[in-house]
Amino acid sequence: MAKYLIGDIHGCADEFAQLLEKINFNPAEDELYLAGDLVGRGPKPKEVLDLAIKHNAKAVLGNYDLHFLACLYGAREAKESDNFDSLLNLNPEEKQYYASWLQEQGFVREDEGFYLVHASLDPTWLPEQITDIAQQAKEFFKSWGAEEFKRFFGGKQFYINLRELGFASHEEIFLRRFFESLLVFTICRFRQFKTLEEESILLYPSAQQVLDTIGKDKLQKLAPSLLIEDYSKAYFDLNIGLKGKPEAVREQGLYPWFEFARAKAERTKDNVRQVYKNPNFNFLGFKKPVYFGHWSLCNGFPLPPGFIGTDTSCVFGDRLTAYKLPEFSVNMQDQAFLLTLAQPIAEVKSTIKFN
Ligand SMILES: [Mn+2]
Repeated sequence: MAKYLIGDIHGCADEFAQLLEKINFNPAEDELYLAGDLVGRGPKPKEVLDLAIKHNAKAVLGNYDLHFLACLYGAREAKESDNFDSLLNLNPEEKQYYASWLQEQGFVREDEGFYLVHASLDPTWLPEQITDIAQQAKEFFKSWGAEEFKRFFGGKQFYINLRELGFASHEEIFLRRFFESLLVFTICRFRQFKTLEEESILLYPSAQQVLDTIGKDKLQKLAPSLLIEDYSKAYFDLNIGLKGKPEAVREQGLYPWFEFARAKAERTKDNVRQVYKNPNFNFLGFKKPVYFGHWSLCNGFPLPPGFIGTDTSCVFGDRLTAYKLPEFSVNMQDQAFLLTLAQPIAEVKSTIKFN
């Protein structure tokens, strides 16, 4: 009995099959986890899903999986480079079969020894919040059909939906929280230090204007944001635009999401008061190693111990990678052991060629 994780497969079914062979995967005894973005760009998305289902895989959803579902439900137009045709040309029953399987997967997998998420987790959330928010998002998303996909994904990016959702009704607050969590789970790479006066993707059109319009008392009662606890204080926003290497851009207040210890130390140098006693800077860290995909440029970069980036750019011609997951709770102070968790157990060279 062993637990294995494979990083972003992106339609690379041949490499996926070879990697399963290489780790001697036995579905009767072993468990297979997938870090999301199963489909998109690569040549054989249908075969990837068939292999995942056949091996009883437990996946988390990535931004490409969401984009694919939106195309499947007719809410978005697929691009040629998405390579979704083999799935989108199926008959309606077959399409529903794959859609239902994907929608059952959810956004976070949690085990005694680890978390698995496609893009990121929020370092200000308590362990119970991670569990609750992930569970709520999964349950809500599972029930979505064409109508919901068209309403919320139709030709739009998540952050545009977020801007359009107000604070008026209970339903809108719920949706806003849902979209915020989707941004964290499937897209976020950087978090950005902001002051109240600056433009934000989380608040439309700016934090100060929302504060002026709605009023602090009401705003705090509504608790509209998962990510900002106190609107009167500086906070860490998400930056979903930057796709570069996982380096801090300190002068812009930008830090990779897993670099909260460094971010806190650096911001403290500027202004102790901005950091301490500020709920928006309440970085709790994680009690288990976090395995994630999505950010292939993390590959080769030394990450803080306990953060394991599993996307090794198979679809861009590099390789597909498997890790053995810890099966028991891990001592997060044991840095030497945490670093061993980041070592791949097997790799398969990509056969994808670019012109
Ligand atoms: Mn991704």
